Amino acid sequence: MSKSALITGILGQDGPYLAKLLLSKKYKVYGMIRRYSNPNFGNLDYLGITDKIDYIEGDMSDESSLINVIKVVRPDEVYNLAAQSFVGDSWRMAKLTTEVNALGVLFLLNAIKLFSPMTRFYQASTSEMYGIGNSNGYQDEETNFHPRSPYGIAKVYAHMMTINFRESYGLFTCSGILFNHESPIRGIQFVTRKITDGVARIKFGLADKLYLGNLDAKRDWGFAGDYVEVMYRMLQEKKPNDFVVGTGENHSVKEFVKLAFEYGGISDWQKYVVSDARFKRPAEVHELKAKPDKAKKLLNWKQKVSFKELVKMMVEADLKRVKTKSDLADSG
Ligand code: NAP
Ligand code: G4F
Repeated sequence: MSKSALITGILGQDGPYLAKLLLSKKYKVYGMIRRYSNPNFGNLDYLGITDKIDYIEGDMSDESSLINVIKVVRPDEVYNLAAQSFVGDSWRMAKLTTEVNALGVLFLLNAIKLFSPMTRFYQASTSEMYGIGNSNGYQDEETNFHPRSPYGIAKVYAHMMTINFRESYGLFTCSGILFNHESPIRGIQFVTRKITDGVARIKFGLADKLYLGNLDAKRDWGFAGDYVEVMYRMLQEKKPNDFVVGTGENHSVKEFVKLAFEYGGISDWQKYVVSDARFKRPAEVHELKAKPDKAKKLLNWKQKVSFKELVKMMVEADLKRVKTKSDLADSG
């Protein structure tokens, strides 16, 4: 019999890539969406799977809705990807970020414990939990957490609660501590997509500047399509466990900018990029770099797309998208 999976955050970046993977493995996929008058299926459309998913309404900040979702679906696996995931907004919306990213996870775990205790649970933890935690130039499963944002703090709560439900009630609950992962359907606020979209707009004359914050921050950037594979693998293991997932190399925002402009056929990026204090954070995470040895060894996982291939893929997708839009505008 085919397995069933519930994905929260189905309309975001990772949800569609994970859904596509699970559909290819013959899962019945349920996608939890918030109540909306007009939900945005653009990312699922991009991967051509909008009609292959069963949708159910639920909100991470509403416990009764989550109880209903779990009671109705009783899935074999839950992948909790829903979050207020933009770090920058988490200072401006600290309460909402805490309700959705921290308390919402407690509500979901409780619903599973009470109404579907055999369900396996994946929590989308993050390298942002490390913040400026101790490291020897990298972060692995042993590195201390010292989050620097309300987002990172809420994610530490959810991460520890996920471990606590495993230890207290014997539930199959896992966390993937994923480092930054990107794609052509990455949200437009995140720096990589903001850059590749900016390059395309500049190229086609729709913008003349790109306003960015801290160009010196370094991130370990991989491709989202590679990372959803590890979420799936974690829930197929004999025992629940937590894993760090990243490429093991990092690059500065400036390096990303330079390469993206090069792929866009623009050599003098300095002419277009403007430093703007609005995009700097009250407390920055200066540098993140994964040591994903455990995932490589136990899950036999390795990323396929390199940093350069990722930047190229994103620039090409945005050039195509912006060109189509400007062609349509020209033709009236
Ligand atoms: P994303 O594109 O921002 O998607 C998040 C999804 O969560 C959106 O579809 C959003 O729904 C949904 N959501 C927000 N608030 C909700 C609520 N109250 N109730 C129900 N759904 C809600 O994020 P992503 O990049 O796919 O990341 C997936 C998960 O991995 C997130 O938990 C993120 O924190 C975590 N993570 C991401 C990265 C990364 O680099 N991408 C790295 C580590 C961890 P709407 O579409 O309705 O807004
Ligand atoms: O792209 P970002 O907004 O991603 P950030 O803050 O690393 O968070 C992402 O990755 C986390 C995993 O580590 C996830 F948990 C989280 O949900 C999200 O997906 O910013 C990356 C870096 C930061 O240092 C930021 O200060 O880029 C710097 N940056 C410089 N200028 C900018 C900008 N970031 C944004 N968003 N916009 C700018 O103009």
